Amino acid sequence: EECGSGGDPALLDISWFTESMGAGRPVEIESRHRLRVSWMAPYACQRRTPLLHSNQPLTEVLETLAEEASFSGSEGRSLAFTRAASVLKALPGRLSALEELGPLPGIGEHSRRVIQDVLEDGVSVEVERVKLSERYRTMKLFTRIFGVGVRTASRWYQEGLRTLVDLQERNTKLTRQQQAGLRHYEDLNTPVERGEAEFIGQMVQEAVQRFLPGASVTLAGGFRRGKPHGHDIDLLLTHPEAGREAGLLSRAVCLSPDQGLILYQHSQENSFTLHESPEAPGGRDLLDRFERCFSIFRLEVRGGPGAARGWKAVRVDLVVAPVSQFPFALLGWTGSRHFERELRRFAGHERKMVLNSHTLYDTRRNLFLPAASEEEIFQHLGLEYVPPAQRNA
Ligand code: DCT
Ligand code: MG
Repeated sequence: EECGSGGDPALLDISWFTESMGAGRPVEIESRHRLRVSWMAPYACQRRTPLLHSNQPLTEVLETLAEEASFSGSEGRSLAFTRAASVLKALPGRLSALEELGPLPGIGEHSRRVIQDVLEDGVSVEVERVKLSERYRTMKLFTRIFGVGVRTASRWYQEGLRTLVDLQERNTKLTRQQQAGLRHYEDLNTPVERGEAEFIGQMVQEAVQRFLPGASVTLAGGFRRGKPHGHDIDLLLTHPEAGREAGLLSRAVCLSPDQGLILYQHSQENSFTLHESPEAPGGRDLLDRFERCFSIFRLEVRGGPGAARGWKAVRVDLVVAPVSQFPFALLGWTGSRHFERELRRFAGHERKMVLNSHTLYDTRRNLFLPAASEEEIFQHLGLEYVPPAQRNA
């Protein structure tokens, strides 16, 4: 039964939808199994989006179209489909007819048409056509290679390449990262389980402790939002004493003599400085300015994929944050990607602030706003705190 517990069985749990998440008309419930959604907070960071929701078949097709649009370089169109999917993920129940949606922000004409098709026929002909198209399938295959983005995949497609064997046989120029991606293609496209992520987190914690007692390792990314599996393991490292964390990765993990454990790695030094204006070109996207290590670990396994050889390759992202930036790093690296995008958009448009994974800057008052926790960052932004499990926008 999808209805809320106790009281009127026709009422779904909509408490979070109401005034606390912004002013406006709340969702109304018309009858036992009908939604009547007339209002929703416009930014995904103002909403609570659980991992499991009631509109999976609809969000799946919209996300396929979003992916297809990004494969064709139409970022705007892609974002429109992502926004629509995100709104559906936050609905308090299953949508059964388009009329149940009022003029909600973020669901455009095209998305509505696709939603209607799926509600009426169970499928969208347009989406089925996309999924079967040679271009979509090839782009999907290529962008699943570690180190290959849309641009590279697109170029290869244009050059007539269609399969992974093509890449090898035609001696396509590959970066060291892409070579590793191709070598471990199957493993890296096998979901990482939560238990594996926690195990590797523990292992890194021990390695880091040996070099710097007191240092901590935090599992971020999808696992922190409660996902049972993911495509990689995002680990955030810090130390309670400012400055002690510098160079931690190169010392403890990436250049450690225990190389048998690490199948691939490339590191990047911290390139963030506070003196740089956050308004400067390139200053807005600071996701990657931390000391960081992109790696592939060799994980011992008993069962599952890789069981025959006793190990499997797993993608691990290690990021070191100075303690003063840790809450920003944690917020930035917990995701989801869309939730992060919306947080930054909200900060900029609604508060004239610049948010990134290092700092929050108030452009009206010309000052950085420090924070000791994620909660404080939400407070600075004038947003109700959204716990990680509700950031699956
Ligand atoms: N991130 C972001 N913007 C990007 C890339 C990443 O805000 N362009 C943030 C959001 C999530 C976090 O970094 C980790 O990224 P991923 O590992 O790609 O996402 P995930 O949610 O952990 O998904 P998965 O479970 O597939 O790893
Ligand atoms: Mg991840």
